[in-house]
Amino acid sequence: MDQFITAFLKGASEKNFQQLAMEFLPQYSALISKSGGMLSPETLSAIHYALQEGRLSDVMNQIQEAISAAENAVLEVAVIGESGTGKSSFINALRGLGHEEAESADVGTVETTMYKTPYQHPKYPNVIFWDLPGTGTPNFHTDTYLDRVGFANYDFFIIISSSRFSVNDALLAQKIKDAGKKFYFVRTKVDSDLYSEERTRPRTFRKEQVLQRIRDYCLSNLTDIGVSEPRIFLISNFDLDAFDFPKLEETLLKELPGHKRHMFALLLPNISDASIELKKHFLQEKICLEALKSGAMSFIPFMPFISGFDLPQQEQCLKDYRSYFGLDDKSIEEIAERLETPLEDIKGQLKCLDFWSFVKDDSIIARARSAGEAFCSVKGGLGSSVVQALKVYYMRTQFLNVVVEDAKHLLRKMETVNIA
Ligand SMILES: Nc1nc2c(ncn2[C@@H]2O[C@H](COP(=O)(O)OP(=O)(O)OP(=O)(O)O)[C@@H](O)[C@H]2O)c(=O)[nH]1
Ligand SMILES: [Mg+2]
Repeated sequence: MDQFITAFLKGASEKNFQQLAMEFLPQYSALISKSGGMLSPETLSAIHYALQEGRLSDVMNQIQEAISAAENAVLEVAVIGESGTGKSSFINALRGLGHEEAESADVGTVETTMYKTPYQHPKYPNVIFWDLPGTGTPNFHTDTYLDRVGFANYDFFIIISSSRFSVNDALLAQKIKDAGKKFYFVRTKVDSDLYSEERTRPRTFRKEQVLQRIRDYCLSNLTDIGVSEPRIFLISNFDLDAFDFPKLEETLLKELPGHKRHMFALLLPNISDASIELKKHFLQEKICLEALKSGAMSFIPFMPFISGFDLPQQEQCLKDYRSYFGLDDKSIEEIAERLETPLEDIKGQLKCLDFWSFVKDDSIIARARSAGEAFCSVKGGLGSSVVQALKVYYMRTQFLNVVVEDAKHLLRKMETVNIA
């Protein structure tokens, strides 16, 4: 999208809006992850048309609205299943919490989830996971269940089982579908299925075959009880990177409305390079849209001058990125503890902690100047506000690249502990 930002500045200054609109859609599609970005199809085409007709204030407003909607999105996820199937463990995993942490959902071998209980995400207060009483409890009545749990508020339902799904699960799925909501079946504890299978049949054990058997079994179990084309994800709450959890993430992202995707992507655990990259894509999209918005602003007559390169704001941005990728101070301390390595050693390995090294990095300013100069030569006076916008763009891109690099580095370190 670097290319598009410069193309935009040039195209807008030459009033070559047709060309610009033509380039926008393919470049935006290349930027967003395969799970989609934060713009809804309607917003995307509104931006496209506004560009085509040179209505830059509409471009700016559309982008601003989309960013605000993404930042303020509320997400409520319902997790349903019989007692002991791993609902609380699943919720804790998505909230990035260990079972022993104070705010985590209770995990145990006795029936701990008797009432519907909300669990707020520790970093994203607008995200709530609801631990709902299971379909197997005596109080379960399919006809009244959804009303009792207030189904209208949930963005989607996760129906969990650690063995076979019940007729009640199937009935509930049908009701959820009738109510126009999405549901996904999650089969937990596949790690222990594999473990037992390997213990009992060590010579003939084939991991993929066992997983396929569980999948086929769940499929026929659900079709037998009346769910057509069920989507089932096999997972282990103890090892999210293995099995179908990444596929579940991708599916949920794809099926959420655009403005809710950004928030959901940010909360996903950093379990692999792929999940870190996925999150990076969403943040890159936001950086680009913000740059485009600032670029558009600088062409609008009488628009107040874009505020300068505000250091505290940039420092906060770096802090936010660190937090999204689990590199905030508290997380780094926890990692040092788990790695049994002195905190200072870990800190010494990370490049994202030193905000001033970014500020002093002349190459960022130089890139912004040279990209801005091409524009200034055409546009003259207003050029400095473009240079400000470009500086923010390059600086944030650099923050993101470094934070991502550090997150992958620590992930690798953590993997060595998990293997040991
Ligand atoms: N091996 C394995 N054990 C799991 C998994 N998920 C949960 N467990 C264990 O299963 C037990 C029950 O997990 P919970 O998360 O408390 O289940 P729950 O559905 O919330 O149970 P209730 O609150 O009683 O309804 C605990 O001992 C967990 O550690 C998993 O994916 N694999
Ligand atoms: Mg529970």
